[in-house]
Amino acid sequence: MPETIFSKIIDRTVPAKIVFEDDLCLAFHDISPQAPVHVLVIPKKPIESLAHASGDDAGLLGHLLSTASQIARDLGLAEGYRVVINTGSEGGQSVDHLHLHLLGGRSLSWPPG
Ligand code: DGP
Repeated sequence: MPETIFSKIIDRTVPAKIVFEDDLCLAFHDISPQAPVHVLVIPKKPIESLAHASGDDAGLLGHLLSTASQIARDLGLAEGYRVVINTGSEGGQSVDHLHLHLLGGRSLSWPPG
C-alpha cells in the first residue's frame, strides 16, 4: 500500500492532535472538523479501506469500534454521536488508509449527502 498522510501521522513525521494511542491504533482530531468533536480512529496496520479488510482483521475492526466508543465517553458525548467509515470513491473516501470518523457535539442530520 502506498504511503499516505496517515502513515506519516503514525510515524510522527506529520504532526496531529493525538487523543489516544495503543499498540493497534491511533486517534487524532480531524484537520477539517465537521462537528465540534471530529476524531479519526485509524489502525496502525496499513489497510487501504474497509473493503480491503479481511476476515483476519475482524478483531482489529472490533477494537477500532470499541476505541471510538471509549473516546466518545472520554470526550463527554453523552447525548450521542456518529461513527462513519467512508469507503471508496463513491463512499467519499479521500485518504487511502482505513479510518473511522467519530462525530459529535451537535445534532447530526440524516440521510448524509
Ligand atoms: P475521508 O474523506 O473519509 O477519507 O476522510 C479523510 C479525513 O482526513 C478528512 O476528514 C480530513 C482528514 N485529514 C486529511 N489530511 C489530514 C491531516 O494531515 N491531518 C489530520 N488531522 N486530518 C487530515
